Amino acid sequence: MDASRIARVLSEMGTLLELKGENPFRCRAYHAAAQALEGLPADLGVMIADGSLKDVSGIGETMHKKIVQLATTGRLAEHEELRRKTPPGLIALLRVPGLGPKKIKLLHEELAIESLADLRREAESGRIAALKGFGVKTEAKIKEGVAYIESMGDRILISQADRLASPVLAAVRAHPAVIRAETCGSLRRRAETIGDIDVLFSSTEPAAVLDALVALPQVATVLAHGPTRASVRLADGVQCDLRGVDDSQYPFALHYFTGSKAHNIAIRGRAIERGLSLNEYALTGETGPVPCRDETELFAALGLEFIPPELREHHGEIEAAAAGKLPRLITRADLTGTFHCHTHYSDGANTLEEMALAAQARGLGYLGIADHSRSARYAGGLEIDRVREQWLEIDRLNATFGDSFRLFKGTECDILPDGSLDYPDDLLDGFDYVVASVHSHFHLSRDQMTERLVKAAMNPRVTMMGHLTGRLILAREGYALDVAAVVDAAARSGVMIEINANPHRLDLDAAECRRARAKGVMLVINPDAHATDGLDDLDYGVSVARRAWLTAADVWNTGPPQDMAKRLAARRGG
Ligand code: DGT
Ligand code: CA
Ligand code: CA
Ligand code: ZN
Repeated sequence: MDASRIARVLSEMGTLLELKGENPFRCRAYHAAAQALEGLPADLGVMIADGSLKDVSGIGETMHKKIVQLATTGRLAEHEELRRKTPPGLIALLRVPGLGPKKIKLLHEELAIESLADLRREAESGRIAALKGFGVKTEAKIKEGVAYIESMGDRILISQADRLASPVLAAVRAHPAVIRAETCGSLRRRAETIGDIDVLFSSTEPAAVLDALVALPQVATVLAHGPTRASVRLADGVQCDLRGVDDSQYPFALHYFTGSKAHNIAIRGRAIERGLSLNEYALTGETGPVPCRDETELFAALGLEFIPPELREHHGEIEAAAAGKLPRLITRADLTGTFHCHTHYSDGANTLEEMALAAQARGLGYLGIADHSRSARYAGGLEIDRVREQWLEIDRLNATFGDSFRLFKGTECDILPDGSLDYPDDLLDGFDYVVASVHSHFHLSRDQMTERLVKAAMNPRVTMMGHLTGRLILAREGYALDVAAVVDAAARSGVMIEINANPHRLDLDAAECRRARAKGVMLVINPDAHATDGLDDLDYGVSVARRAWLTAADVWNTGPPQDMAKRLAARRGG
């Protein structure tokens, strides 16, 4: 197991122990160790081997043993037992905003609540409001939270789907009888949330391959199993559909199972217009099947350019492909650096230097540091003195990097309830750039919230708006806000809007980004990294940008890295 997987196991253990009502110090030790693992300065295997893992703060002797066991065997008996003993519905309750382990434990003990359905029933009956420490307002919030989660059904975040799907896909590809294989469906289209995972492969003996796949250790339950398809449940109850086809059918099946359904229907319509018929196995004309070796040939047979999966939502992609006018979508390789990262100065796990080295290791030429501002107390927001100390350290580090890399001085500055910023102007002028975000007072009216954000978007000291809507995917809707009004303000003032690449946020979303760009707003892809690993979330931001039809020219953090200092300065000057 790698460090981030182990971190997730440990933090889940911390939470399960909290649900059990364990001693808070013991629970916190697990969360602290998990956080330490997320921000390791070197490879976990190396640190175990050379003994330096023992010196990491937050990892005591017993925790060290558990980590080594997880790293070598991938299992921890204690974790498995805790999982077995916790009613699975209780864990789902953690998704309800405002419900922590303590409150859930109380609800479990007092009202025997063990699932979202129990929670909704008890909230509707008014019995939760009557409990000590809850009240009418909390009960109303719980009802709202449950309704939102239920409306999402069993969908999962794309990041979770990636974690589950990648070992399965690797196993499929490793099977000697498999010729080609790919994940399809919403996962290949890089949607925000995933209903189930679809895996397609080609083989001369699909039945034998499927027999091997349903026996994989990742498979918890087999739901259906035939000669060309199987449905299984993976860990965490997520469903995975496996399909095998003959290699000559593969391009057609790949296209069909990638979807979306609306795109498929429109494509099939186009085939019919041209006297062809298309299904998941073949394209057929009057004289017989039209062979295609890959999707590019399939699209070409329909008079279309290759349509990248991220665009296959029936949002105009077929017309654009027919006219040869698809945009050249941005790729991860176009990003030359990024902004909005946190360090241990506020609530990040790593030092400035560790973040800088991690950025360099990922091929970035600059990294913007944007720790929290002073009002964000819960997140270790920086007092003015600390900001100045951080600037000195950044200067010192920059002197050691030479021309090849540069740290920029930024801040994730809170937008106060009245729309003003959390630092005085003279301090703000000392930063290379300012990310303005909302972290408090989420419950203003729609008009007040819109006014607050419009004011920030018109502020000449703001460079970019951070996670504009404040949503947390599958957990909480954004605050009440007229997004279009803020986008209009940003277009007028030339303020950029962030694509927050954290898979829990993806904020702005693709549809809004596409509209914002059409109004002339420049987008910027930021990982909101709280540890070195968080920089890898940039991939999710790129997916949002691609789903928004953006090219490299539509995104600020592209282009030669050595120009970025000048470009930032020009913005600050103007
Ligand atoms: P999900 O799983 O809800 O996140 O979304 P998808 O898009 O992965 O949907 P899924 O797994 O039900 O089906 C995979 C693909 O198969 C879907 O994107 C398009 C294709 N497909 C499924 N059902 C139909 C259908 O009734 N008609 C057509 N044309 N295509 C379908
Ligand atoms: Ca699916
Ligand atoms: Ca499916
Ligand atoms: Zn933030």
